[in-house]
Amino acid sequence: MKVLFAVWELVPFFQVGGLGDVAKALPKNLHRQGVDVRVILPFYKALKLHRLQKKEIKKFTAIYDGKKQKVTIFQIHFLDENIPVYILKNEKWLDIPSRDTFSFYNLCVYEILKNNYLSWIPEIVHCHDHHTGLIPLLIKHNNLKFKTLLTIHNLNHQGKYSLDVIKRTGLDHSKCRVIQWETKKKQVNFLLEGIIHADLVNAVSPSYAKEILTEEYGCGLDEIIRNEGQKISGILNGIDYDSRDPVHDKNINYHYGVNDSPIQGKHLNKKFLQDKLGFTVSDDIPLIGFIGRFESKQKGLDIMHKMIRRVNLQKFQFVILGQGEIEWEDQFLWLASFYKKNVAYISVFDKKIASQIYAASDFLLVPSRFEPCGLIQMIAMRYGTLPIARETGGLKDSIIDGVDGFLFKKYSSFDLEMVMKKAVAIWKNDKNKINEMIVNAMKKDFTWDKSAREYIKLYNKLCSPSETS
Ligand code: NHF
Repeated sequence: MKVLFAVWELVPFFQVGGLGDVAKALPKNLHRQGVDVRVILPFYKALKLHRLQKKEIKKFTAIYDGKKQKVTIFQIHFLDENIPVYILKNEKWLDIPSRDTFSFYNLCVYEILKNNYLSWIPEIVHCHDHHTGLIPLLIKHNNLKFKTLLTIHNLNHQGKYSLDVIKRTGLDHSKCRVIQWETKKKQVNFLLEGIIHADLVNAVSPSYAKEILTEEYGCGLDEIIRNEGQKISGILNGIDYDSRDPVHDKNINYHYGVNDSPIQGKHLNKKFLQDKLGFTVSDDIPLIGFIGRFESKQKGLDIMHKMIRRVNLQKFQFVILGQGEIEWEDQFLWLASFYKKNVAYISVFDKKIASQIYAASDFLLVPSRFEPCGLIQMIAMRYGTLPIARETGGLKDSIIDGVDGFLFKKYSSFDLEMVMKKAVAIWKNDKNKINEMIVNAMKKDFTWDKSAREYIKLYNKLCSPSETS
């Protein structure tokens, strides 16, 4: 089985969010299960090659906006695996992400497939999020025989651009749904086009796949998604067990594993972090972490902030690692500067401190309004840190309330507070129960093997003629 994986970010070369992690871990596991998978992405200026040698494999010309554009395909490999990664160089459109970057990148992928510039013909093009949303349309309307799968990592980001970008690709824009959809503004919605034209679509957890059919979570696309309902499924992401491992993680000071003094190991890491953050070093105060993008529409920053402001801070220590919207950075900075002994806010993302938070915290807050999958709760659980999370999307699918974490239903600071206090009460009064939950969480199987097998089933379905023709 040959699969071209089209994605706009890839760890460790270029990362913006969780998609970059998935783009590394999923191909790695598909490759281990025998799939010939290759990754293709733009060669932005910001891409870091980590001293890898790049090999030029082809130069070609694509017509964009009526003009000839020179594109060079370079090949590198994954850092620790022999998987080809193709990076596309074009100074005008691909160096720095702009409103034309994705339409141009999608056009390049199409040209490459059409002309077999890679001297390798995939059966399937696996697209990810709106950045690749035009590829299925380009393939379908030009009658290429490749099957397409679109994975939705986040429906809230849809990639809306003026119709000009479609014209520039040379596509007849009457093929786009926008013509029936928006009468005045006439913007093309890349994700919407992807959903309509891909042969199959999946979301990154079974619950999110159901949620996006509803008005509440459908981000304005629920009607369309319901129409396409028969081709939509959900597959829960995994996490990379090689790099997320408290037994070997170089970023933490005290190593531990589920069979190697987990409670003692976490205790030592907690003391270290409390000291580093200038908190009182004590095992009687719960240390509660948060790690995430500061995106207020999604991540529950408002209810978390309200809750922290309201509780008696003498009884808790919070460590918040996140960056994004400036207003929210300011709000948390303000809290941390007033309550230095009990609230720490770190605005610069750093792998080392992230690992230290996972290893040291007793609990991790994930109060998201919606969460397509969420990776941090799984990483936290692997490090024996119990998530306190909203019962939505992938959080619902990965946490069992009272067994390996805590869930709350309603999006409200009061419900978050109530469940957090319940968790802390158990933590204080019933150490056996908490220790049992920690072990349950650490034993949970979030390996990518399982998810990769599910993707292979979808690939097989795509290739079986009766299913998608
Ligand atoms: O885990 C990778 C990530 C998800 O919930 C996350 C999100 C973006 O919002 O699939 O994509």
